[in-house]
Amino acid sequence: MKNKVIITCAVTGSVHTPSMSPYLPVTPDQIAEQAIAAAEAGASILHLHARNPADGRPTADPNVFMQFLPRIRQATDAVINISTGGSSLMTLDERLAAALQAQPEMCSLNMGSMNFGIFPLAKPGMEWQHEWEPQLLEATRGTIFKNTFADIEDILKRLGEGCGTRFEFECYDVGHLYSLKHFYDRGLVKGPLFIQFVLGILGGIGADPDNLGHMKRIADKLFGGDYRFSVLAAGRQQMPLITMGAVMGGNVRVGLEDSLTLGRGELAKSNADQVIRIRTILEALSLEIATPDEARTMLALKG
Ligand code: KMH
Ligand code: ZN
Repeated sequence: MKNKVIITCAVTGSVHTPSMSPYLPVTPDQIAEQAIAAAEAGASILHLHARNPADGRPTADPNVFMQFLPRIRQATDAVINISTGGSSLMTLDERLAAALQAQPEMCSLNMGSMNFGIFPLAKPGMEWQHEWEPQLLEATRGTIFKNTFADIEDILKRLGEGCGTRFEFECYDVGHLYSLKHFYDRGLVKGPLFIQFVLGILGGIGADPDNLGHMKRIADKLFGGDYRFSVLAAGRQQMPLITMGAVMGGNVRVGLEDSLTLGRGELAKSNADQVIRIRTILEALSLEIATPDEARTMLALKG
């Protein structure tokens, strides 16, 4: 099969808050509607978090996930990818509860523990709709976004071996690639790996072309041909760096989890807006977009 580009859309995440954009989906209806529209626009993987329907605060409650997952599954054939990272304020058991219940084809898996700075998103003079928003941002100054080696092994066993789920391995820095290699060498993860190069999170590697090239060089050295990569970049570096990733032979992740804009200063009005933007760029470069079933084949998912 010709090398096609998989578009993942990360629909809401747990980084941005409702005051930052009126277009951030927070209720189950909004998450379902935006996820379905993103799939219709060309996203073959939907990376999903949940939010408290009352106030938009990130939640790991499986009952909330179950208010939008069946709807998305019924309306699209996109690959469902549930976050196991949740937010740095959730315990590991909380973070895994929804995925263990839904047993999706794919889950994210953060390849290490790190500082994860979202507090710079609190701009001076910002007007907040909810008290919890600046509080959550501030709380990330003193918490660790945690996945110890034991946590990673636990996730691989409970979701990977237990449910047949495969992973989007989130690598926020070069060291995470070496951690992934450790699990690969032990036979706990199997190719073709799907590695997400995460660029531009405060606490991880910066979002610039050199760093992307370096992540790819190290991944080539460690995994040879037994992996596929995708690129996500936080904030306004999103479109330029994911485009570069696709030109380098990789896949792309968009979505309001990673950036609220379509570029400098222009809010994206939906997740589908970002899918359409990257799709237009890729097609103009004569790159073809993978369907969900093509993504399943490329990544050896259970289907
Ligand atoms: N927030 C992203 C940078 C997860 O949900 O497990 C990474 C992410 C992690 O999507
Ligand atoms: Zn996520």
